[in-house]
Amino acid sequence: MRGDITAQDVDAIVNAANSGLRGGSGVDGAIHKGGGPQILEECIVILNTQGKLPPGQAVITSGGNLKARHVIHTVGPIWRGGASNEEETLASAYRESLNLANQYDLKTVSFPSISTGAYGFPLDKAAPIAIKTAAEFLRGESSVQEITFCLFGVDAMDEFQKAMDAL
Ligand code: AR6
Repeated sequence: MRGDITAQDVDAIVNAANSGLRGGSGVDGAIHKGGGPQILEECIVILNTQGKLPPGQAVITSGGNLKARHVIHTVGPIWRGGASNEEETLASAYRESLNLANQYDLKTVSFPSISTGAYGFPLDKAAPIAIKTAAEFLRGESSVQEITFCLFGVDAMDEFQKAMDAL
């Protein structure tokens, strides 16, 4: 679907965060702005206990003032031309977010298009990875019943639709 992920009424929305977990621009900024200071406070506790979040990993906080009950924070890869394991790291960001949703017994999860804004991952390469990783996850046993991609732009909608059709 096309929309603003901060308005999603789901068990968890996923944040395209950075390793520092202190907020930023893009969807990260929108989530912290909409969710209020509680999310940042929880991120800082996580940071103080386990250090910076490596790309491809995920952590979870409450949703603060958002409709979503939780925010899963993951870090996608910065696009460096494609030879630095970017594709596997992007798949891992989706997979680890879904693994965490399963650990928390969550049923509905909504994702933005991770890494395709400030981190520069080309949409036509990122969309098939997102769709394929989600589909593979849904084929296995887990609490997750519905995965939504909540996309901001027309370009993202086109590429995700193409990836769905190809699947
Ligand atoms: N709802 C849904 N999608 C959105 C929203 C929104 N409210 N806002 C932006 N997008 P980006 P990245 C889309 O840059 O590439 C941050 O500063 C946007 O159009 O948010 O993973 C972090 O702190 C794009 O398609 O994330 C990191 O430093 C997609 O979300 C860095 O940017 C991702 O764009 C992460 O970069």
